[in-house]
Amino acid sequence: MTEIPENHPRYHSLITRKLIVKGVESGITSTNGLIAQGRGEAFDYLIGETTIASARDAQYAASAMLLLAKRPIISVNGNSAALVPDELVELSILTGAALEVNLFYRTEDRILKIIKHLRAHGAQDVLGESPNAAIPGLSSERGKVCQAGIYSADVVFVPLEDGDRCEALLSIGKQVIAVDLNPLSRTAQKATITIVDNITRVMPNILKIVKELNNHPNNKLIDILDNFNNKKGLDDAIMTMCKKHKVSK
Ligand code: PTJ
Repeated sequence: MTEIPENHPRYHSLITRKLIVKGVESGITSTNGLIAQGRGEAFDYLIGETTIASARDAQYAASAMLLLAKRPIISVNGNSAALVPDELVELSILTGAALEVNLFYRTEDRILKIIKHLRAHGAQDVLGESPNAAIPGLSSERGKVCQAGIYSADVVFVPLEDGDRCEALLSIGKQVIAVDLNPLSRTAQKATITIVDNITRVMPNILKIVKELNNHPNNKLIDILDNFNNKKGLDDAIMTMCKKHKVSK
């Protein structure tokens, strides 16, 4: 594969592409994952390829929510597995959140490959191989979940997807933390907490924040959540994209 010089102005973006392509080649990422990555890149370009202040606030709120959760879970798809496997495993260890592979373009082969990949990156138990429950009202393959995992979770961390799962999860009482560079997507608009930022920046940030908040008493974590306004964060992300490129809303 072509080497990317570190001084290339779009170095990080090109490295991310390389990881997604590698994910497709090794069979963990769906070919549609390439298209999703392209959509994400376009929004990342608009937001300035940086973590804006409202996304930082959302990362604090998400970390507080994960630490307060009784049964948190991290839902892993083919893109997040390719981009941030080490960080997903570390977040699972730090917060006690289980990992469950849940795919839109589900094949048994990809499920097994992603589980193996996460184990190679340090995960102990990874759910998703034998789903035995269904999210009501969700007919896509993403509706197949594990009773001990997503089905009984109180907080679901959902990196990188757009669709109807978020609403279905909310309707059965879950709180959803979404990572999505597109603030207009269905998932971004519906989630309890939406982090409008690139998953490759989000994960290292969240790991630092979780370590910082880990020893805080619950009332401090509840304060962080009470002071967070998701709608404001989404509006800020849209306005940032418009202002940066001098588009009037
Ligand atoms: O592995 P599977 O089978 O579960 O499939 C995963 C994909 C991502 C292919 C599937 O869920 C899909 O098609 O997703 P969408 O509908 O393309 O939505 C992906 C969302 O993630 C879009 O809103 C993108 O803007 C956003 N996105 C893409 N790359 C990133 C991102 N958000 C944050 N960081 C990224 N790197």
